[in-house]
Amino acid sequence: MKIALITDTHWGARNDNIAFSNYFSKFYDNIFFPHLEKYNIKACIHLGDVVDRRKYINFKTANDLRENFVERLWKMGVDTHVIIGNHDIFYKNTNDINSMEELFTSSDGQYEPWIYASPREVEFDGTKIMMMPWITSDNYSDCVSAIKNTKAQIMMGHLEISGFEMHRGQICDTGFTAEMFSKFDLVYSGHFHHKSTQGSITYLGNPYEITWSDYQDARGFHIFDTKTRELQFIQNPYNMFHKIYYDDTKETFEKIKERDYEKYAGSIVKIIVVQKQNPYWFDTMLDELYKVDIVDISVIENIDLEFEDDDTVVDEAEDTLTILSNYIDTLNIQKDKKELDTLIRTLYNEAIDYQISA
Ligand SMILES: [Mn+2]
Repeated sequence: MKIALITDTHWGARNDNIAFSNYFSKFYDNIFFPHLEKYNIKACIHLGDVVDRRKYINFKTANDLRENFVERLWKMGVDTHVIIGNHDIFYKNTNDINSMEELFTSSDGQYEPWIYASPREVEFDGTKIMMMPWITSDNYSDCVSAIKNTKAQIMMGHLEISGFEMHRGQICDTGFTAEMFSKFDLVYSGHFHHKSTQGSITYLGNPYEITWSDYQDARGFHIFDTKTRELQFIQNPYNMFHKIYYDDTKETFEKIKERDYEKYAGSIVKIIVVQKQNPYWFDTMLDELYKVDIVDISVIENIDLEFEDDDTVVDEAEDTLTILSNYIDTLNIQKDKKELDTLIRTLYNEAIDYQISA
């Protein structure tokens, strides 16, 4: 049997920002649900962090979550299971009060979809899977004994394991050791939004971009086959974050004017100025971008160093880019000096930008 695995959907992310909600919807409308329909997938496991905010929910977000996810799965006859993540719980030290049970439990105490706030073994077409929610001080001993006693070879959970990448290039140094889960043949987890694998443990990654750290980092969902134990990745082709490198020494006015700006509609764009010789061309590009309903545009240009008082210092001082350029100029290389200079300028501006936004 084939099971859709999705995790860290974070409904209501970025303060219930409507642009993000629209961007998320494109994934559900055009990628996730059509895939489930086309391949007749009748089971789904959500590996935690269904919603973004731990303490309360915005009703528009609650409506989105119900109409565009939970009810759609139910109407399609998809057997849905939800593992509680750290963003789904009210208190930090217990899963007892969680958004999923509060939102989806009916008056007779029945809840749909099935929600796992405590560890439980579930069988899918003969394959046992250990469902492991966020481990707190409250359920720690239950979780440890569930791991010890289960005969399941597969575990799915919302785990913080040290040594894995949280975002690309950022490794987690807290949490449990991978050793704690070593008895399982396969462990799939939510929590870190970056997709990565070490040994038997795979972080599946969330379905879409939520912050700049997700930029150019493949996102999507998976289909797990209980028979073959194969895991198939279905990538989300939509991006929220875009960078445009502006260098008008390599462009013509016509090329700038006629570029396809439509693809940036509804998204967030950062323009990194590599070289700007013609302010009119630059403004033309901005005008074209503003025509296509962009959520946010920021421009990253070389920021000049400022000195206080001492005029002599100002006279003699060179800004960082000039120092870099002059240095490159003195290098004993013939080829590609210009390219190297451009690359250094690009990196410098990006580093400045990272400093500002971090
Ligand atoms: Mn998360």
